[in-house]
Amino acid sequence: MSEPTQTIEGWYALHDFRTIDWHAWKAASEEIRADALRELTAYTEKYRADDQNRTGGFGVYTIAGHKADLLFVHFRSTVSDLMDSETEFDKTSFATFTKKPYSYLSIVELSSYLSKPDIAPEDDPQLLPRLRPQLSEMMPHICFYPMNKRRSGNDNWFMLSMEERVQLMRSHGMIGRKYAGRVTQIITGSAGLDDWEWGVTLYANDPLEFKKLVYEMRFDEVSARYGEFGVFYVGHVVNDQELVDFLQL
Ligand code: 76R
Repeated sequence: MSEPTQTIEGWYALHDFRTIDWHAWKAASEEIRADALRELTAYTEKYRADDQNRTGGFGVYTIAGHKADLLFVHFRSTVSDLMDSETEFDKTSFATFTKKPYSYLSIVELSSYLSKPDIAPEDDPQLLPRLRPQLSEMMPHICFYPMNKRRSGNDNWFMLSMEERVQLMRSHGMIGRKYAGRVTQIITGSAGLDDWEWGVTLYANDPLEFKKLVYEMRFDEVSARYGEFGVFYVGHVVNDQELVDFLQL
């Protein structure tokens, strides 16, 4: 058996995607819509405060295309806290106008591939903000997709030796670092938690950076030979006023 990679885990993550039933929303009375918006913003204000206080991570995004209209990203220390956040939203009157086209459960994961040899990763003060990300600090555009590392025939990532994986990840990291300051990645592990092995959440000021980075990585062996990708979701962050404006008829 190959040696499993050591990982450090941070907060659990729930990517909670919603579509809006515009037909029902438009058919609702002004009073019902006003109540729904009030409950929605009470909900988001509460979780935004947790993000500010660093007791949890939270962000609200509008999503391009047919796959979803809204994305709520929650980071919390336990799965049951995440489930409570989800249920609390479901109980708002605004949720009556939404459906869940997709969701993703995972946990922030830092792998030891490129960690400094003589420092225990837990003792590295730079690691905490990466393990417990503050989403209000992130750049405005978001790109989320789940992925696997291939396990078929000769292309089986999990059968490679540790040395081979370290070498391949070095090249992956080198491409990634070219985008330092322009793209931030949050890698969340989801083996045993959801349908894919990792969630990839990227942030950038300019969504073109997502295309450039993901395209460049496709030529790198880790992605070219071993990467298998799920559905891509792209959008941008909204504050409470922008969220209300988005829903205003
Ligand atoms: O954490 C680090 O900075 C060390 C280097 C590093 C690791 C260990 C790193 C750097 N990544 C790591 C792990 Mn990554 N990453 C992806 C994708 O679309 C694709 O082709 C793949 C999706 C992107 C775009 C990306 C970006 N990375 C991982 C893992 C876990 C693998 C495992 O354990 O086997 C996955 C699934 C993954 C996927 N990577 C970087 C980036 C970027 C931009 C960087 C450098 C910047 C940074 O350090 O944040």
